[in-house]
Amino acid sequence: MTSYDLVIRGGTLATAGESFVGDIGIKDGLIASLGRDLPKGAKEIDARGKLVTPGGIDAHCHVAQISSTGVWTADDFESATRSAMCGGTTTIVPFAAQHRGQSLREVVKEYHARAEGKTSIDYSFHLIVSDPHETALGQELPALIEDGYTSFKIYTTYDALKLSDRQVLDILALARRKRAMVMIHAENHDAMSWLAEKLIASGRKRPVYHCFAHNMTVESEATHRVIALAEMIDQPILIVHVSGREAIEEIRRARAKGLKVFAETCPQYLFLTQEDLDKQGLLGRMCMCSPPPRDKINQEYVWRGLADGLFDVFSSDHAPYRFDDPEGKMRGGPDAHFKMIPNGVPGLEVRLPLLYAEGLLKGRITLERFVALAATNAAKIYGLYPRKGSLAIGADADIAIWDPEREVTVSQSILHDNMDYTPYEGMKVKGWIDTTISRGEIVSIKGEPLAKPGRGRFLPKDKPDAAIPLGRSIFTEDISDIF
Ligand code: DUC
Ligand code: ZN
Ligand code: ZN
Repeated sequence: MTSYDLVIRGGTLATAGESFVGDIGIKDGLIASLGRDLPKGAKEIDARGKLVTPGGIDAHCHVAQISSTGVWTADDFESATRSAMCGGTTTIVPFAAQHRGQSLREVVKEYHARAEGKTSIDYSFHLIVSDPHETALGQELPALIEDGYTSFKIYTTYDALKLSDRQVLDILALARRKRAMVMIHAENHDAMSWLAEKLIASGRKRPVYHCFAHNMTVESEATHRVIALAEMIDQPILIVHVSGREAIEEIRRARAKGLKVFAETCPQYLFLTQEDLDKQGLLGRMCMCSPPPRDKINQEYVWRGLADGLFDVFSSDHAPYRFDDPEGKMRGGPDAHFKMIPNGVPGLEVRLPLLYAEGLLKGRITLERFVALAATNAAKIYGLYPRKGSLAIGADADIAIWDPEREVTVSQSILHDNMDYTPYEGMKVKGWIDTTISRGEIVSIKGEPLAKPGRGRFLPKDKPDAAIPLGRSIFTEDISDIF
């Protein structure tokens, strides 16, 4: 008879496909059995009345990263993984970010050194490609894809990150040949810079004017454009941090045409609005990110997209900058114009509890959608499935247990990142994380960390099926040999 190291007993076990009441038996860090009345384990968790899902995957977060303007994120791998696991996440996929002129190999080495010995949960990397030079395209990226770095983020904006349409095509074509997933930050750079300069010159410097510069039209235009480039090359893409109706409509249109366009959104587009950026004092800076939060109507569009499958992935885009860091949210002093303020909001720890309480328990999304958005789709899209993102026998025993009765007032004081604020301060919710398990080890109970840094493992990613082209062409002759 199998003897389990841990049995989770009597919970509602939910996958992205079905749910049923039962037990999970865990042995040697893996899911060994799913069933009823499993034999007693060395440890037991009573999950009656609770929801048991695959541990969350946060597939978009910035950790121990120096931004393109030279500002360090407040979280390193120790604080980021601690915070993530206290919120039900068991895998993070941050970025190894290339600055122009850098070798991607060197960048990857550097990020591994930053993570080494510090992580409490498992992690992988996407690459940020800001300089697709000849060596990067011809040698480094093809080799890195083979080594498990099978996804890249590219940008249409930020002075030091943006790629031209031509460079976007180079990356898409490479991804097509080698089977990698391309994540795209889509905003029209020139239009935003033009607007920002004129806004500032006219004295409109407050954080809220960031939303005017980064308006929905610049987002939807760039979304449309990168979808067109992807269609031309016949290569799947994923549009990250979609903020509202106009970009959503571009993605719906592409999907209706049958294109493989995946989409991600984030908590800031559900729970924050432009009005938050116009709050007095420091509050406006707290909520400043790109694209920015929109309004209540757009929040409803985003909810609808989460419910009906428009969105595949729900990530935090955790980009933490502190107020007490002179290069952080107060950069340039209290009167600085909005372009001086680093973009980004924290969200690693609250991402899933908020989706659970406000999405699932309030009936806005189904249980299957909750699991798909929390973990399963990201695992599939980025080549981590079924080791991660599932409750299958043989999968890593990465599990989150959710308590529908737990009432929480969100506050920075209950979170475990290295931040000095949360934009969700004071939000009251019913339903929160109860227990997080990583490879069979209980790493957090009731939002408190138990695991020691250093136990997390690096996960090379498979080449994702999601990145396979559709095999359709806009051309009357097959010219795919030139891509
Ligand atoms: N926008 C990004 O593109 N990255 C980090 C944070 C942000 O607001
Ligand atoms: Zn981005
Ligand atoms: Zn980001």
